[in-house]
Amino acid sequence: MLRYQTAGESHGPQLTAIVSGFPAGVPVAPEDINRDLARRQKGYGRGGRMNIEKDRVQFLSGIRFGLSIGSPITLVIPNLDFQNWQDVMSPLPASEDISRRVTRPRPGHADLPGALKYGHKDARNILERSSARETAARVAVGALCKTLLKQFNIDVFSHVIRIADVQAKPDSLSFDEIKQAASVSDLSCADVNASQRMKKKIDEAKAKGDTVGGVAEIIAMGVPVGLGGVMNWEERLDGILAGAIMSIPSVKGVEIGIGFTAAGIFGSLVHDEIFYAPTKPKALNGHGPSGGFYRKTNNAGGIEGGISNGEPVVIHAAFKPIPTMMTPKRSVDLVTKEPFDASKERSDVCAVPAAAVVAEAMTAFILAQAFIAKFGGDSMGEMKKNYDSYIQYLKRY
Ligand code: EPS
Repeated sequence: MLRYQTAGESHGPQLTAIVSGFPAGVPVAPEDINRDLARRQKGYGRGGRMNIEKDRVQFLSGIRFGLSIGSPITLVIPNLDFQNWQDVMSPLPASEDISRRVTRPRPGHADLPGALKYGHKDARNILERSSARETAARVAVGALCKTLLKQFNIDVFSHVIRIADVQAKPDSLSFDEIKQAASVSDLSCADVNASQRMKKKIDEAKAKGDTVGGVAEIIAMGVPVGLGGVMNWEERLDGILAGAIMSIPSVKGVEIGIGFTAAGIFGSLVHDEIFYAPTKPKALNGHGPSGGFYRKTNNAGGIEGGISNGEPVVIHAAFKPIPTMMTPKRSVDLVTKEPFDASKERSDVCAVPAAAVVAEAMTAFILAQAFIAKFGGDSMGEMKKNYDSYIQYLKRY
């Protein structure tokens, strides 16, 4: 079973991820990870912290001479801001400056429920871990998983399709064109006109001391039919993906395929008809192996009955506006119980482009996990043999 654990506080010395169950023999280079770490740091609307951090991974175990060796892989990302927080984040006893405690919980953050749950009167003990800084470690894990998926021609990427009420409409573009256009956009948005309006919206929010959310689309190309399962609830790929995406800070909604739209239209407009061609039409390049069965529509988002069906997996993630704002919101002090107006100086106005990269990483992790479950995960050689024989079986089916 592929799994990972992250550790590290937002202003502590480093973020750490330990990934176990990753097969031996997968080529992995620091650049594979650093590329996505850099993508997560970018994005119009990011705040001052990103001028301090330069996220780069260090491999501390599990990789030798550019190949995974099957042992747990330790990924470390140093927090450069730690040097400014050494006193506040000291692990040593009896060195705390009590005046620096955070007793004013921000509405929309984990501050209050976390402080009550864990018995803290200093909300820093919660916010340090609930901070979206932790997602840098998840992106490192997702990028690692992509190196495995790449061996089987599976490509996972994301783009921003909405900021506040500005909707992108890249409908006329192919997936490759979307990927290319999004990669050169500082909003990770493939629709140039919409990007201009999105930036205006972010500027407007910034001027008012406010924040904005949005929606990202995550697409996985090349996923073969048969990942996930229909026999037990916890095996269903859509359920697992939705849970993983929902675990990202600020996500408040997840949709697979046309999701919420399907709830409002006739079934005849929803279900993707089935076609067959022993050799798939060229236009379907990028679809995963599915034994010659294919669809002309993909409203299901590549998953039927909890199992991948060979079409691209398409997910939408809705991100709420960041709760750390300069506009005051009413709150109550944890210690004095006095009301006050919550506000904070340094934050991001919009983190949707960054959050899209995180959702992409979570998708890559879940797909790699499902892939290993189906094809075995001790070594690359064994997985390739199992995968190839499955492809042969699909061809003969
Ligand atoms: C965050 C607040 C900001 C963001 C941070 C998430 O950090 P700070 O409190 O240091 O100004 O920059 O995001 C990151 C550091 C990151 O790497 O994404 C929060 O409160 O969640």
